[in-house]
Amino acid sequence: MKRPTVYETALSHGVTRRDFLKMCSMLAASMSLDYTQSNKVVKALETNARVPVVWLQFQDCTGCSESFIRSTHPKTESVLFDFISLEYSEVLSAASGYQVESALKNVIENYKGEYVLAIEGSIPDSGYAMIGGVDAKESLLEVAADAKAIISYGSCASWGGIPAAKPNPTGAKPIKSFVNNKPVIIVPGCPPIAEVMTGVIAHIITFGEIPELDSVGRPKAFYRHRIHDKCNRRAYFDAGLFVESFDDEGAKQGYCLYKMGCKGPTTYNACAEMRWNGGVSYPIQSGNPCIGCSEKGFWDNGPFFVRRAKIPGSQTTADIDKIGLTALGVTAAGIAAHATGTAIKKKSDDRRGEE
Ligand code: FSX
Ligand code: SF4
Ligand code: F3S
Repeated sequence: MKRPTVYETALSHGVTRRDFLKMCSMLAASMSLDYTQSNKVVKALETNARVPVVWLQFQDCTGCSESFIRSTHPKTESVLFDFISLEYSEVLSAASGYQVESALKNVIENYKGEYVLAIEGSIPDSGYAMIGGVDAKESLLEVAADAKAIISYGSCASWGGIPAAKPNPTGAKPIKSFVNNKPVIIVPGCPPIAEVMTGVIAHIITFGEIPELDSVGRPKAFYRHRIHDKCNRRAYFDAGLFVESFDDEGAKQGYCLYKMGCKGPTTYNACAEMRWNGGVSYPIQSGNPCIGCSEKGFWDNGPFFVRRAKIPGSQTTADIDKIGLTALGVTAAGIAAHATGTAIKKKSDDRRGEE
């Protein structure tokens, strides 16, 4: 039986044509497409059926689900009711027990190669996590086998995350350690930004394929910049104006948090561009140094809030203690050196991304 298209489903939920077009432009924006590409989205949603999604949860804190349900553009309700068909989720499914387990079996049997598998949480050694009497690894492999694509949401599913923190008592590992015969899109962050989570799904729904990924498997559209590249405090970094303690005058003025241990210079994420809670703010804007929550091993890369010895990754030659204190000419030279270092780093990252 032919399944209704996304558009038909939206109409049956009382959405008007006008609202549908609005939804399409929001989706286009969430994928970082410009408005001229909205038509592509409209066409795709008028033709494609809703994508069945299975959402599995392993060793995690549920923060990824919590983040996902706070998406504002597109709204989570639209994603859940109009764009996808969420067949199984331990947190969001209304059914439980046998009913929900049979919904899962139904998808695996009837939508082979069509459903998207979204995962949050890492996979422990056997015996540490059982869901419905099935071991985590077994359950992952069973559902992954016939999935069209796999989205690994959060730093736990993507890198191992907090459950894998030393001494990693359960032997927690990321999803990619178990699945290597199909694309795994990693969407790190502890948790990831809601609109990044929905943006990745939106891409799959619209184009029927996974978004372009970088060399480690992150969608380039959302992970191509370092926080430091787009940070709202960056001008203070370049001017050598730093917060020296959390309650000093610099903190009140919103100076750069580098000396407070900010890891923005080595963290790839969209926080500074998209921000959180519908674009309200993000850690640095709110006065907290970035702890690099989307980076591999962030949980063991502490201590947090302690100034880093140098700026790994940005290869700056500027002396943090001297910029801002020395003569303007020297400062300018420092900034130029930093900018060059950054440009070189960016080039080599782009190259790595293309490999
Ligand atoms: Fe991990 Fe997700 Fe950190 Fe939590 O569920 S990415 S612990 S915020 O949220 O898996
Ligand atoms: Fe922003 Fe941190 Fe870079 Fe300072 S060090 S500009 S606070 S990202
Ligand atoms: Fe995480 Fe840093 Fe963003 S701590 S939420 S990557 S600003």
